[in-house]
Amino acid sequence: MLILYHGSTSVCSQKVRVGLAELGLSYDSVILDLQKGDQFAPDYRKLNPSAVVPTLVNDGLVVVESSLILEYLDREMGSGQLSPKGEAAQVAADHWMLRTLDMHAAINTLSFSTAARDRIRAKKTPEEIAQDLERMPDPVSRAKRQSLLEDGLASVHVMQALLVLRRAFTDMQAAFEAHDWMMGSAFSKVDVALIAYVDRLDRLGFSGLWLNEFPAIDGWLRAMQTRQSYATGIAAFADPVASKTLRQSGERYWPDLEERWLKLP
Ligand SMILES: N[C@@H](CCC(=O)N[C@@H](CS)C(=O)NCC(=O)O)C(=O)O
Repeated sequence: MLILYHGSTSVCSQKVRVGLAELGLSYDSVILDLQKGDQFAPDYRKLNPSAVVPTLVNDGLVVVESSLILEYLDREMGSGQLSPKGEAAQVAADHWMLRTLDMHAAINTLSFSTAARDRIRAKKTPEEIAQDLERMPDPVSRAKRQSLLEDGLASVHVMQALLVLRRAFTDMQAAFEAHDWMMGSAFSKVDVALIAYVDRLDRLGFSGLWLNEFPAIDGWLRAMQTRQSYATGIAAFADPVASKTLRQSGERYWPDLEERWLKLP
């Protein structure tokens, strides 16, 4: 039996839930409240020492890293149905799966320098925020989070995130000018791996990042949003009140973010 440890609105959990739905796989769900700090519980850290979600357990076998979980599910349980055919396409897909690490870091940066920053600073005292930071096991991630919460969009991490996104969007636009899905005419794990990141930017009210320069991304996003796997893996877990707050908060930052985006080299 598959057990998925995940967060309701965590992007990497969304990715895996979309993949599970695309493959028609059922699973036992253990939802961690990341805002409360469930990810730091000692028993969970035995499964995932980095104290992050998602984690998949299959008959005692522990699989971490959302893109690797997708690969594992497709290979072991989906007979490779989400993997493109042909050597070149497989190499390109592998590269995209690796690039999702940078995409994740970029989306994390844009969330924690805007809407998540607002939410955390409104709810927690500076002492509580410091305690939360102290619990993060990786000192580099901790320093990044601190910089985002303190400096917002002025954090040094923001420019790097925007550069990663610009490179990714340039390549995605080229892909969608050539075919409907990332890897060709067939839907694949790369579409699954990317949807949660672009959808999060959309939910933050940041679609201006692609609408003018990379419009084909919007067509793909809207097509993804009509799939049943999106309804099951992403929309079903979104709380309407929190979604509204997320967008309102993100939109307040958009003019500043847009200015930085337009200044990119
Ligand atoms: N590269 C990892 C990233 C995992 C990750 O950072 N997960 C976030 C949620 S999307 C998390 O658990 N954050 C907990 C925290 O920030 O304390 C993956 O794709 O699985």
